[in-house]
Amino acid sequence: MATRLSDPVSPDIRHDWTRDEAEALLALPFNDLVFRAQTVHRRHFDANEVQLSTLLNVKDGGCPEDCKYCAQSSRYDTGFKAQKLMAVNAVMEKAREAKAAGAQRFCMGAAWRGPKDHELDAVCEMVEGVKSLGLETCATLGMLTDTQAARLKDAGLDYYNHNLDTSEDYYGEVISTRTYKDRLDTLARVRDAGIKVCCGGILGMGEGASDRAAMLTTLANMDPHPESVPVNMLVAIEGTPYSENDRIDPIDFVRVIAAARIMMPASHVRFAAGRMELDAATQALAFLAGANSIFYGEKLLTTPNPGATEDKQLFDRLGLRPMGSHQ
Ligand code: SAM
Ligand code: DTB
Ligand code: SF4
Repeated sequence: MATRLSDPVSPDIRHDWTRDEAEALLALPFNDLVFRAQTVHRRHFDANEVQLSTLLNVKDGGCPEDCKYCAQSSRYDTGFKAQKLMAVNAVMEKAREAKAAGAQRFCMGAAWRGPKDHELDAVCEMVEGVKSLGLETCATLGMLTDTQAARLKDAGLDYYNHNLDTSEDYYGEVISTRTYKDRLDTLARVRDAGIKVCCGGILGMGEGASDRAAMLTTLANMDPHPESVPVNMLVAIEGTPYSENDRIDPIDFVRVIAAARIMMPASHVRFAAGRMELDAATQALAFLAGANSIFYGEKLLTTPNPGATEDKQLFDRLGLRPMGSHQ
């Protein structure tokens, strides 16, 4: 009998990536990189299926943190007004609309450093309500304690989004009010509570290729990998320190999608913020490079996103279909 040299199910799932390896991937000739990513993609997914998540900001603005990219930080004059936490029934209404439009997951965001316990009571009600509609639930509320993570799990939360945003080395350039370790600690609490992890970053904040490689390496060396990996292109917000940032070369953006696909083969890699800026051909390249998830619906948290009609047309042109819909 032949000796079995590697795991026959997932020989390409690894947690021992080095930054040099990730940097080498990003530097491959584009065709080689995309071919490799598409090959890995097909071993783990139907290459024509895309997961659809709709976002709702349930608490707008007034955030005490100083994330230099964010419309909702109270440190910058972005003209974005702070609001109270939305009422549960108003959130349910938005979730019903998202479900009717074809969303699979409903993701609730709040501009908090972290929730206070009474605020979490209301979010738990939202999670229960949204879950009862038959949608997957996701929340992004900032830092969590162990108890808060456990409560969200009990309420039926499927995913928690908490991004690393960039490399550990570059993190201090972007945010000073919390550390990379704070981020990793919350992610560990989410994982320990049994909630699936949604974790990725932003490109276009002035980081270098080695920062991108380092971020991908940190993500890919998490065991298990984050189930969802959002790759955001910076949406430059007026009034923030990054308002005048040059847009990242879309080819470099696609390279990061491809490297994420290769390094985290079974994760949903999301082409997250930034689709408004890119034409259908560039979006098609991102799907070819292994992106298989998008934010779906006309708004992200505070900025526009392609609407459902536009995305349906794009899917028709590319022969893509929502994940789990059988044809
Ligand atoms: N306050 C919570 C937190 O920061 O964890 C949750 C909401 S926060 C807005 C969620 C994520 O959205 C951020 O970590 C960042 O990755 C992404 N994001 C925010 N503003 C962005 C922008 N202008 N462009 C691209 N991504 C952005
Ligand atoms: C993620 O990675 N991207 C989303 C979500 N997680 C919460 C947010 C994108 C925000 C883009 C800018 C805005 O609309 O304010
Ligand atoms: Fe606050 Fe989150 Fe925006 Fe940072 S990214 S300022 S924590 S809402």
